[in-house]
Amino acid sequence: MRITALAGGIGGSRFLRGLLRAAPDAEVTVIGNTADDITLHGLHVSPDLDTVMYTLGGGIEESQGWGRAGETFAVAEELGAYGAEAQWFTLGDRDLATHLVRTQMLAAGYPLSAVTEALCDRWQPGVRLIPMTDDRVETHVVVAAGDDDGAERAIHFQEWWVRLHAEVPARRIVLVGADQAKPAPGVLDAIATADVVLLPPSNPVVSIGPILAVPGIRDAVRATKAPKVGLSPIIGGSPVRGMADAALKAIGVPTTAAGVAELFADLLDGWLVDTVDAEATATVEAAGVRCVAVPLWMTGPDTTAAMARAALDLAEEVRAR
Ligand code: FO1
Repeated sequence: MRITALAGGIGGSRFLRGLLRAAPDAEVTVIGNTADDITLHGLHVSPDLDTVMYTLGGGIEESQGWGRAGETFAVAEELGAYGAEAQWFTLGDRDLATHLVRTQMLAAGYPLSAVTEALCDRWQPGVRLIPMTDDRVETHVVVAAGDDDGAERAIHFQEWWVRLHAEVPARRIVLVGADQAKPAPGVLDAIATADVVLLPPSNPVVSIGPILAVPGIRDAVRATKAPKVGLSPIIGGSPVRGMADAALKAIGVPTTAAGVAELFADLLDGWLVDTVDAEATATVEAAGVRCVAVPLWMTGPDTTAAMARAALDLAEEVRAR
């Protein structure tokens, strides 16, 4: 069975680990979000791609869901001593090796998709990981400029997310470069030839959203004959992880399981909500999307595998309709 998943960072990666447990014989292609990417100290960092690669490859720092296990920070400390840029974004010594290899290959002319393939050759994540695009797309967040004359300024998503903890209200979220971006090689084919397309419980605005914003991808997801099933990243009116509610507020979407389903209703056949949101199933079904309530807390490998199994079962149910 060929499964294609559109995934962001931490939530998506944890779900994918459960998916591989639930469907060990499936061929899984992950289309990864690259709009979180940031260049720091001259190095190209791809947080969501690295989180998928490290999580599925066994190198992730489990307690935080990003960066490497067993990390040391000698270089970060030295950079701090020099007062170098962006000390709010900590790059560990082991993690730096990934960014050095990626930057070196990009500088040699390899596209991000080829770089990602090369990095995954070491990590063997058990999925084919393709960036959504080889072109530069960056999520920027428009916030008040501080003085009260209504002026605004755009900051990189990572600055808003990591330095400001998404506490400064986002007036708008802008995907810089999205309109000119092209799907990376293999992306459209992975969607068109999939037996199942999954939207894991990633941040709908800054992880799934940017992938669908690359021209051609949303249409490909809508057009594929494969059933499309998503899992709500919102449980009981709050995000499972991260600060998805801050991002959802920025685009005027309620932080509810039904609210997120509405965002993707044009392309979804099925949507899983947590049992505490069972009352949302009627609303989601009214939008034409089959909706089932199952436990969605990823408390461990077994629960995550069970929810992945539920998503695949729902895919078969809607396929048969
Ligand atoms: N998140 C933080 O909250 N603080 C950090 O210092 C930080 C560094 C970092 C370095 C590499 C990387 O791949 C991810 C990192 N993240 C950090 C997480 C990052 O903001 C998230 O993984 C995604 O970009 C948001 O989903």
